Amino acid sequence: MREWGKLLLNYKFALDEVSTKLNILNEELQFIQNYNPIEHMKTRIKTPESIRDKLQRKGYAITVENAVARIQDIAGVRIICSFSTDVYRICEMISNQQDVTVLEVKDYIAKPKPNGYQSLHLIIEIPVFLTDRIVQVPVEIQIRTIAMDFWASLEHKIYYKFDARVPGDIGHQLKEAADLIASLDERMFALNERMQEYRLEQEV
Ligand code: 0O2
Repeated sequence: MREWGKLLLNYKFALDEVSTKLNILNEELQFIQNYNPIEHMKTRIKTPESIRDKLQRKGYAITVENAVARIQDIAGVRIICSFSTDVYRICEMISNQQDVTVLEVKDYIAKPKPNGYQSLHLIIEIPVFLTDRIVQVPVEIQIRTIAMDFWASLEHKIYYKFDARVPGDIGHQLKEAADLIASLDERMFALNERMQEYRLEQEV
């Protein structure tokens, strides 16, 4: 048990570092451009139960070594942005930081999952400076818009972790809801673009 506790502490430190980085980016952008791309963010550390479930789901033995080697989203940050352009902007800013190594990018916005899930996932690694050594800790960063998050959060409750087979029409309806939400997202984006243009015209 102590072994799991010690393991999770490193992930907590990594999350503290990533949160600080994101707060700095957001505050600086607010200062320079008077624009705040991050609506809100949330960090979480997977519970030992959830780590064990995921190891089991993937067919690995439940050991601390396997958790470290096989599960890259023990530490997770979810960043919610206003528009999809902000999602990619934040992604680029994080990726460009010198001490950040991007291990993997999954772009479920360019290519949504078949169920309709949209989000940009990054697995990054950052150094955590402990008393006697430096450890590289992976963190999963999920970046998505408010609209994408609305769907994903509810789908997570309704369906995502439901192991048994469920009626096909529920899946179908969730996909339809995802498509509707995606089109609303685009509409709000277009309205914002038009408003920006209008503002610029007024300034000249
Ligand atoms: P939880 O409870 O949210 O933490 P990999 O980690 O790469 O070996 P995985 O887990 O399929 O394989 O990677 P992926 O696709 O990047 O998914 C990682 C996380 O994204 C999931 O973590 C979910 O949080 C979220 N996610 C992925 N697909 C969906 C989806 O269809 N619906 C919703 N609502 N969320 C999704 P966990 O550990 O599976 O779950």
